[in-house]
Amino acid sequence: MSNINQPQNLFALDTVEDLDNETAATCSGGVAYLYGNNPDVILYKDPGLRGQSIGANASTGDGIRNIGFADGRGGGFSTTFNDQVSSIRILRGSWQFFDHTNFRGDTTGRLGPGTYWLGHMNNKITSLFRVA
Ligand SMILES: [Ca+2]
Repeated sequence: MSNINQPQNLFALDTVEDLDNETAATCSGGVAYLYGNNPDVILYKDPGLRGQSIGANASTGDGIRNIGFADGRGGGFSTTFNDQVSSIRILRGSWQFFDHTNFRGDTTGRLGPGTYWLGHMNNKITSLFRVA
């Protein structure tokens, strides 16, 4: 363990793969992901927290770069949520939601825990960032 040249350190990678997403995020110090079973934020296709929904998690200073893809960054299968979100429930943290990928473009501004209808950002959200 103390010798960085020891190949045994690679075994730790197998251990991380066996953890659920939330635990893995905690261990690595920051991973953002969709479809977790205890989401920080839930995005809904329809107003009033209705319609199809997708959960997102991130630690502070991290976010989902592209909700149009299952890995949140442009990989995996395509989700049907890009530019389709109309309401949001924030359960933990303060978040900012953006029109474009990688936390760019028009934004909601900073939103804390609560429920929101999106107004000018209706059917525009592509990325989200946890600011606190
Ligand atoms: Ca967009």
